[in-house]
Amino acid sequence: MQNELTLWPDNLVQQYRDHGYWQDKTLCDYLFERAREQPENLAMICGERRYTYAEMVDIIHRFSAGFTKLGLQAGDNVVLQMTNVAEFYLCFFALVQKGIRPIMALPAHRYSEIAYFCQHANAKAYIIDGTCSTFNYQALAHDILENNASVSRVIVKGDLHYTDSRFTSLAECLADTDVTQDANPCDIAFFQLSGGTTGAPKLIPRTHNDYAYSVIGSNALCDVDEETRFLCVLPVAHNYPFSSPGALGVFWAGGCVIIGADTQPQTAFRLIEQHKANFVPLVPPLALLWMDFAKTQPYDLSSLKVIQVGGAKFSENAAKRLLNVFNCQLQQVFGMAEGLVNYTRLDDPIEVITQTQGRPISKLDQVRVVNEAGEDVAQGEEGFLITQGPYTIRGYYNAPQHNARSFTPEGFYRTGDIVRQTEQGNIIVTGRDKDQINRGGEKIAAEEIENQLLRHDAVHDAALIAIADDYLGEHSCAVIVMSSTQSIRPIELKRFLRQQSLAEFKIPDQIQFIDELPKTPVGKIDKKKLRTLFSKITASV
Ligand code: OOB
Repeated sequence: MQNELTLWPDNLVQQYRDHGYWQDKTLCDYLFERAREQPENLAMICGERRYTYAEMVDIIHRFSAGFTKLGLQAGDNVVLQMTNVAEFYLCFFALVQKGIRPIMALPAHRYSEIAYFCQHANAKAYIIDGTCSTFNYQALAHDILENNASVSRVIVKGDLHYTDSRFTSLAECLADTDVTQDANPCDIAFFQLSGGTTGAPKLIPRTHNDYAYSVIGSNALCDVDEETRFLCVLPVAHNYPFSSPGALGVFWAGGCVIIGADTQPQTAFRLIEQHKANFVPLVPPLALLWMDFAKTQPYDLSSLKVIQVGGAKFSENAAKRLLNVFNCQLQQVFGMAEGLVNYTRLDDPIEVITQTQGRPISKLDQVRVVNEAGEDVAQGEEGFLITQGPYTIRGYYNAPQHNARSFTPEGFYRTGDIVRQTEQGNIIVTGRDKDQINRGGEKIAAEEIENQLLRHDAVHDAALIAIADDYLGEHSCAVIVMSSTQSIRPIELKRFLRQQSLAEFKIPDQIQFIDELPKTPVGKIDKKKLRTLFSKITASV
C-alpha cells in the first residue's frame, strides 16, 4: 500500500547493514533463539503465574495458530490493548510471528482513541483484557464492533460477557502449535503511537530491523543480561518500558520480566523484595513518589541496581536525591516512540548522570541542534533537535500531510524538543517547541483537546496549556472563552469531555476562563502569555 512505510535512503540502509546494525532477523527470532538456548530459565512473573522461556514460546506458537484460524493473516492490523499482564507479551509475539501488526494501544485509551486507530489502520481485530476490574473493556469493544466495520473480531482475555459470535476468548485461541514465521525483517512489525501535537495520536510504523537494533544497542549499554530481573510497572506497551532496553531487551538477553499490575510503591516494593528485582524504569512523578515512600517503608530493596528515569524531564535536584535515597545507579532516558533514544551511561560521571539526558544509542544516530532557519547552532547553544538514524522512522503511517511538517526535506525527524548539547555530546532538554503537554510522561496533544472543547455550545474559543507542577512536571489547563449566550461551569465541561470517551489523563486538570485569548503578532494564540498569566494564578491559590 502506498505511504505505508517511508523507507530509509539506500545509502543509509547500506551503512546500517555494513555496521551489522540491521541483522535481517525478526523480533521473534531473538526470543526464539534465547528460548532454544535456555528453555528452563524463568522469562516472566505475573502475579502467581510464572513462565519459563520454553513455556512462553510454546504459548506464543499456539496463539499464532489460533489467530490464523480466526482468519488473521500477514499484513493485517490489530489493536492490542492489554493491561500489565503476561498475555500482552504472549499476544504481541504471536501476532508478530505471523506478520500480523499490533497497534500498541495504552490501557488509558478509550472509545475516541481506539475507534481512530481502527479506522486509520483498517484494523481487523481488537484484543483486550476482559478481566480488568477498573474498566470494562468488553463494553468498549462492543461499541467498537458496532461502529467500526473493519473490525470483525474481538479477542478477550478472560470470560466473555457477550454472547456475540464475534467475541472470542483468548483461551480458545490456544490452538495446535504453529512454528512458521510469516514476517519479513524489512517490513512493519507493529505500530507505536506518537504523543502527537495535532488530532489523535499518529501511528508509528516500526520495522523488525530498526526496532531490533534499538533493543540490542540498548542492551549493550544498559548491561542487560541473564541476571537482569526487570520490574515493569509502567504501561507494558509504551516504547520506553518495552524496548529501552525494556522487556524486549530482557527477553532477548535471557533475563526475567516481573510484571507489576500497578505503580503504587507498596506493590512495587513488595515485588522488588520478593523477586529480587534489580532494574526498573520509572517516569519522574513515580520516582518522586517512590523516594517519599522509601523513607518509611519496611521492604528490602537492596537487590536494585539500576533505576531508569525518563519520559519527561527529571530535575537535577531530584536526580541527586534519588541517588541518596536508593543505593543504586540512576540512568536518565530521553527517548521517543518515533525512534531516537538517549541514555546517560552507567559509568558516566555523576554530573553527567544528574544534569543531562544522555546521548544516543548509536554512532550512526545523527542529532542536530538547529535554529528556525534549519541551520546548526553553535556548540552548546539551545536549538531544535532534529534527528535521523538506524531506528528513527522516516514517516508516520498513511499521513502524508503530517509527514511534510514533521520531517525535514532530507528526512530528519523534527522532535519538537528544544535542547542543548554539552561538549561531550550529552543532550540537555531545555524546552519544547510542540503544542503538547507532557503530564509526567503522558503526552497530550493540545489541539485534540481544544477541538473537543470547541464542540460544546458554551465554548466560543479554547486553548490548552501546560502549567508547571511540582509533582507531574506539568499539568494541563484549559483556558476557555465562553460564548455570549451560554455559560458553563468547569465541572460540566469536564463531564462533557468525559462523555466524548477520551483517555482520562487528557481531561484538563484545571479550567480557567478569559474574555479573549491573547494573540501573537501573526495572529496565533499566544500560549506563552497564557502560561505566564495562569501560572501566577495557580501559584497564588
Ligand atoms: C518517550 O516516548 P514518547 O513518544 O511518549 O514521548 C517522546 C517525548 C520526547 O520528544 C520529549 O518531548 C519527551 O517525550 N521526553 C523527555 C524525556 N524523555 C522523553 N523530555 C525530557 N526529558 C526526558 N528524559 O517518552 C520515551 C520513549 C523511549 C524511551 C524513553 C521515553
